Amino acid sequence: MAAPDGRGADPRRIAALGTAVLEANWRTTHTVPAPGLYPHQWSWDSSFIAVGLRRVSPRRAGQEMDALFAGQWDDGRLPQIVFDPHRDQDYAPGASFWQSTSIPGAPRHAETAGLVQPPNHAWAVWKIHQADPAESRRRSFLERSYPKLVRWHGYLTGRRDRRGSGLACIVHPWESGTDNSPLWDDVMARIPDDCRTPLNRPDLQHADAGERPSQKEYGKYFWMAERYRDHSCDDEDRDYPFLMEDPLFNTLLAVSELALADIAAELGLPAGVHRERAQRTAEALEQLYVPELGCYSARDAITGAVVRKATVNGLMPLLLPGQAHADELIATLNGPRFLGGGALMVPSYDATAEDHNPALYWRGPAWFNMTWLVAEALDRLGRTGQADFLRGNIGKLAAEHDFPEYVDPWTGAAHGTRSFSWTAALALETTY
Ligand code: 9WN
Repeated sequence: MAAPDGRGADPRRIAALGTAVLEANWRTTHTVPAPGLYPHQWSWDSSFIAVGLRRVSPRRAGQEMDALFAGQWDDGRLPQIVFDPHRDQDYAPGASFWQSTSIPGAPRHAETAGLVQPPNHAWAVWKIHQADPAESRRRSFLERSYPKLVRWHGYLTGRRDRRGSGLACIVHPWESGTDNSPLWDDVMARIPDDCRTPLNRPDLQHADAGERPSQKEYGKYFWMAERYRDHSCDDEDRDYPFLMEDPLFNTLLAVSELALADIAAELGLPAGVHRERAQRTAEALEQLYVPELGCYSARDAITGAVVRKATVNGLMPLLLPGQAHADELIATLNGPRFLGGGALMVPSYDATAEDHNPALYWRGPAWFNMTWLVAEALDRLGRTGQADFLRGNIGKLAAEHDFPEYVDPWTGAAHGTRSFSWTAALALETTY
């Protein structure tokens, strides 16, 4: 068999197979991330899914975002999950854990989680519009989405700027989208694991235990979710123990704020305010740059300590225009920590770290969304050859292995669940 280097993959086949996965995972108003493991609508998944879906149906991509916006809270937050009420037993913690309809400010007609996920939504909305501007205008898609996105960003730059540093904090590893990343290890060590909710793990019926967070990690995840929920998810719990500033989350906020500028301009509204906000977030991100790693990292907003670990999250500021450390970030990307050892896609965690594990979730394997984001950044920097190499591998490995959740960065061996929606959507996207 030829080495899976991305060359020779048939784009029509990748697109057809990817579209079929998205079709199979569509549920009336939204796409589930994967049929068994993730039976509800997830926030940042929907944006990645919509980016691919717009290539075959901009209308459906718009519906995907509308369904997520239906779960928006009064304070502007877009929830991590909008639950399918018929699937409560199939994922934990589910709607019966959050009981969101009895939390002040949560929607009355949709059951949601109280946490959030990385803010890639305005970026997706702008891309959906660009796919078919006439259809978007007919449906007033931008008019409808813009105020919701402004409120969403207002929540993140307001109540979530817990340290007053100009950066939004995440309050739970699930909010990072990179759940068991080594970035959270130090703070996780001080989180109790004696949650009150019985630790039900429906996820283990769909993925190998060795490819999912451990039972101990789950005890801590539930403990934090309980504490956040029991404080009405109001972000005013002064002793809440997990507050992290993440470079991935804040980069996507700045990139999305720039998309809001484009959306505002298209609607004939002032765009400068969004460009200024994006600039402020980009400047604040500089507090997270770690020269000796040659990339950004996360900061514990309670202790002020910056984590000294290189993860794919820390490469994401490459997406920002005028990035001051572009050369260092490219050198790190191409060095032994990431692509230097001949990786086909970008490892989620420093390949030279002793605890790097190429098969364990966010602790080593390569994910399709992260690799796609890096390819986007390389394109913007004019490094189209390397961007094409990564995109070629996204399409090829996705189609070869039934659209896996993640892969071994070097061998391309598939891990996690299959028929994973954002893998399918972004593989489809690479064929355009
Ligand atoms: C918790 C749905 C989500 C993704 C995350 C990924 C994983 C959930 C889980 O699946 O997280 O949100 O149960 O592990 O880490 O990025 O959004 O695909």
